[in-house]
Amino acid sequence: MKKTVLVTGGAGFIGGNFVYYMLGAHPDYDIVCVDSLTYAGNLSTLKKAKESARFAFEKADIRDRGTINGIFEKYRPNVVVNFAAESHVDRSIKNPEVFLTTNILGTQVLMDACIAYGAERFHQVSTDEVYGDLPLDRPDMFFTEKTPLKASSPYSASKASADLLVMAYHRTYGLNATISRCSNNYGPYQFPEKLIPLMFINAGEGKPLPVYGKGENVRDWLYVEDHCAAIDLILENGKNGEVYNVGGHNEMRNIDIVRLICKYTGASETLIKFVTDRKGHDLRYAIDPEKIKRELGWTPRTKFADGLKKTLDWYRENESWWKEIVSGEYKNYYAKMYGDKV
Ligand code: NAD
Ligand code: TDX
Repeated sequence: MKKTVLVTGGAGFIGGNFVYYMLGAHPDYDIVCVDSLTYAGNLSTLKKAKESARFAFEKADIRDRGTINGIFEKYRPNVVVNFAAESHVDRSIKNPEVFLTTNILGTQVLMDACIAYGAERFHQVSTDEVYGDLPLDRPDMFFTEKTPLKASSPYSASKASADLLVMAYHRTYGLNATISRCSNNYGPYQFPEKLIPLMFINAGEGKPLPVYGKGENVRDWLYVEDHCAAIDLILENGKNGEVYNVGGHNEMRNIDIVRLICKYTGASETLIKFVTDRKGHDLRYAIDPEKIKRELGWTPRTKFADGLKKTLDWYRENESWWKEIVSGEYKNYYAKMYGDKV
């Protein structure tokens, strides 16, 4: 059936991958991407999508109610998937305010527009970080959808706030809404400030590899395409008002990922530099994905070794994509964030 899906934040990492996933999986869907192109948004990510007659791009800020309403008026989307967010924990520690306005108020503007223009479904892309962290010495503990929200950083607090607001809109105004809470994603088009691309680029350039603390923090990694498939399934068969955790039981210590990247690039492990820890650094994330497996039949397809190789091969083959980014404003960010550490 023909549908128009409005994807916010589609010039970013996961949103961009989702645009391609949906164009490929649903030949009868039109995709409209709304993105304000912050430092994290790259139009070059959408270059191929723009060649499709089923794709449209609108540069707009999700906090700008007038413009967002105009876009809803123009396209009348059936479904809205909200990826647009400030997404980097380190930046939220330095400058929390924009995280609150975009991640919370922007979500509100989108939900108001869904109600005003009669969208059938609003899907909020959330994160496992809303649950806080788990101890390192309790491998038996996992986040379920019933785990209480207990955010640690301004970023995760803003995402948890948005989740609460989505549930409040569902109950108060009858908004048809779903939420997915996914673990750490990796794959093509991830902005170089995040762990895997940052370490790949630094390793290739023979620069120090700044590992926070002792590198023992654990993240639960999922290949981005598996996340996209999970969201697509939730849009198709997910129940109104439900939360779905998404993760593939793939826990890794940061230091082990960095060592794998050294191996792949041929860089010496002597480049690894243990630096001052992130403030409030979450120890371990681990998702229990039983609900989405049981109710929607989702399973992750990509094994970590294959996904990591595919990702690093992509960065190797798409140097122009990331070189353009690291040569601009990113340089100032890197100097400010890491200058006194490495
Ligand atoms: P990203 O930072 O790569 O992309 C975010 C995109 O949103 C960018 O294109 C940016 O320009 C856009 N944006 C930011 N503020 C905006 C605004 N006010 N109006 C319009 N557009 C705006 O982020 P990502 O890693 O792709 O994450 C996407 C979503 O998935 C986020 O909501 C994040 O919380 C969530 N998430 C990310 C991960 C992960 O591992 N990266 C894991 C779980 C959940
Ligand atoms: O230079 C670094 N050194 C380092 O040791 C960076 C950038 C990170 N790290 C550590 C911090 C984390 O323990 O690596 C781990 C991963 O860091 P990030 O890539 O910044 O991701 P994280 O903080 O785990 O959050 C990510 O996953 C959940 C996304 O950025 C969020 O948007 C998502 O919600």
